[in-house]
Amino acid sequence: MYWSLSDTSSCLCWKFECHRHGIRQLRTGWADGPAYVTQCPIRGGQSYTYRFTVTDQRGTLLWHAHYAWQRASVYGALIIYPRIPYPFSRPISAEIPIVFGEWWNGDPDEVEKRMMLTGAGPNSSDAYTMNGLPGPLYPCSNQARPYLTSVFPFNNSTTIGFFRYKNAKTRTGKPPVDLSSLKLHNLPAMEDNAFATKFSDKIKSLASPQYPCNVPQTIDKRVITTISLNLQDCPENKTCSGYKGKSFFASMNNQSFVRPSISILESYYKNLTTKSFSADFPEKPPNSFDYTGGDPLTQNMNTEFGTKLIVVPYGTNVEIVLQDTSFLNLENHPIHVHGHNFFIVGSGFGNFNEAKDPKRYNLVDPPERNTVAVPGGGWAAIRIKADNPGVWFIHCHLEQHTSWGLATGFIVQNGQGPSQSMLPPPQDLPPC
Ligand SMILES: [Cu+2]
Repeated sequence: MYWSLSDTSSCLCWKFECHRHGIRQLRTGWADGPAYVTQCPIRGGQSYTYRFTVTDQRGTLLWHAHYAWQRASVYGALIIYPRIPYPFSRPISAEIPIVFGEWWNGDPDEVEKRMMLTGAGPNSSDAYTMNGLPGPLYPCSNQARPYLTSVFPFNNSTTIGFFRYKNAKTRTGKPPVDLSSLKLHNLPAMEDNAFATKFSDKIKSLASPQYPCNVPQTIDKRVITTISLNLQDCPENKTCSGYKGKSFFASMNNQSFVRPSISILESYYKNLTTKSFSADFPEKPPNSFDYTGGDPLTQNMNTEFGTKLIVVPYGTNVEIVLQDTSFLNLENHPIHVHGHNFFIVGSGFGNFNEAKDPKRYNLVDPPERNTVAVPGGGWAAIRIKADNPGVWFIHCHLEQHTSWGLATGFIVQNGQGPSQSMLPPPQDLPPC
């Protein structure tokens, strides 16, 4: 991909990074892309070539910008075809990738900056898109309205697209589609959790000899972490525009992730004395309470800020239990892990029970993913074989939640010999 900046904007103030979402980047964390985690931004006038080999992977993935909110308009599909036959019984004669997006009429980086400055929620997007197009239901005034159960603004508008068949007979003289007559068939209502759960529970690995499911059967480490929205007390000399005059933040185990000013990977690899991170991410929630059933406001607590990561030796089988909380409101957080696929071995509503729930895990054919939609008001357990040395971001893929700090990272140390060790940084890695 060649990213070009117009003459007027090609100043050093322009920053950009690109991430291939789901590509494992084996030993090549330098090409992973998240800002200040694996590299510093590419600035106007600079160039950086992401070099990596795709090994033993296939699927429909995504590439997108990974600096500030540039992902809002810089993204696309990335499809890796299997070298072995498709596991479908019927032949595929056409493929049409559909990429969903959101559109702001203003600069999305400004939306983020304003949100962080005021402590309020971000402006809702002006439209949803399919393959970059908003569809015929726009333009109209911003249809966003407050979500009934939420303290956040929510874009409640609808985008639609049409399939047009090639070589189909067209009836002339007919008016274009009457939008008011459109019926959306069999679609679940918004917040129909039962429907969504039933659907996602059906997703399994093939677990066949050709497409095996290599889920770790035993674990070396279990990390249990809350994923929360927080209401932070407003500093005395400031005005905050979040709920009740406070500021919105988000956290994992009450730690709000702060992106440092130099890349964590660089600081780790070069063993810099001034480290941009620490290796002490809490492996259990700091306080245990009724995570999903309590009072969302009185139980809500101030979060702590830092750059705390999990560090594991090469080859560790890690289990991470992601526990939603009812702080502010229950949320379905899509948690994305860089550098590794993982298996979703269990999920449920309410609070994770360490004594009982692991007994019900699916260790036979759980889905293998790079992102898990943790049930709102519930939990999900994922298992990762940490076999890719480097520094890997873990974060909620809702852009504002990442900005608010719903993130951490994990470091996989080098193992034995070159095949289990990170490659050195490329010559053109952007300087910090
Ligand atoms: Cu989230």
